[in-house]
Amino acid sequence: MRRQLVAGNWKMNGSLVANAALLAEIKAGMASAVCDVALCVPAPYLAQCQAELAGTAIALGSQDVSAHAAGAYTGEVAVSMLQDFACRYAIVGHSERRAYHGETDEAVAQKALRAVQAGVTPIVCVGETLSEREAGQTDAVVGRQLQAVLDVLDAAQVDKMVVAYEPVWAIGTGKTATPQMAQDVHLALRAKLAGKNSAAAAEVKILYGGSMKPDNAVELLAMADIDGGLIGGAALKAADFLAIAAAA
Ligand code: 3PY
Repeated sequence: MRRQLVAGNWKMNGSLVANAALLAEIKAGMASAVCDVALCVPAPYLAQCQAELAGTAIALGSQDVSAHAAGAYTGEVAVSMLQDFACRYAIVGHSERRAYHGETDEAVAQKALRAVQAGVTPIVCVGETLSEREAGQTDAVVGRQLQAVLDVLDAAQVDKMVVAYEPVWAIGTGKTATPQMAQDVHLALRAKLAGKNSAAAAEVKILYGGSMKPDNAVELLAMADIDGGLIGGAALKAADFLAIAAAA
């Protein structure tokens, strides 16, 4: 039985003052952990969030990780640095990084591998654009993105990752995939995982992301292969984030 995971993706939002207020509200409102909960925060706030979340069941995550261990890579953050702040998760391959930073499937795969090797769980994002969906290419696109990661992992490492299906057309647009549309893609992704390791495929959490909100979370999270959510805008409002976690 897979335990659901609700992970907030704060993106490039926050300040020391705003984070403290948001975390205080989340901590006060979080009922005893019914699902796994994580917050993926901007790198400069890892120390603050680690301190604020100490003693809670809320795990910490980053929004990216370097494919390199260390060295002359200006601006990048090494997985060892994330570990200094007890990060359990690292988002890799978010569509915003693929679109604005030119991250290729292969680059995303190397980041996922680096995280897995260090014992940090990558949340590997995959998703199709609107034109790809309209051209009937959804399964082919997300399958290709996931396969690139599977190609660099050993079969024994497959259950060391989380996958997030985030249709690009649903990110920051307010549009959401219907529960059945999302379920169909999640099922296809699980089949792809099974091609590498069938036992692990049954264990891997596949999250839905893309405008998940309190009013659609219950239906999405009820689907058989949707194991939680990667939450964008709604993660910046404590009441919304708590409502989604309660629905999981
Ligand atoms: C969104 O919900 O907008 C996201 O991109 C979550 O990662």
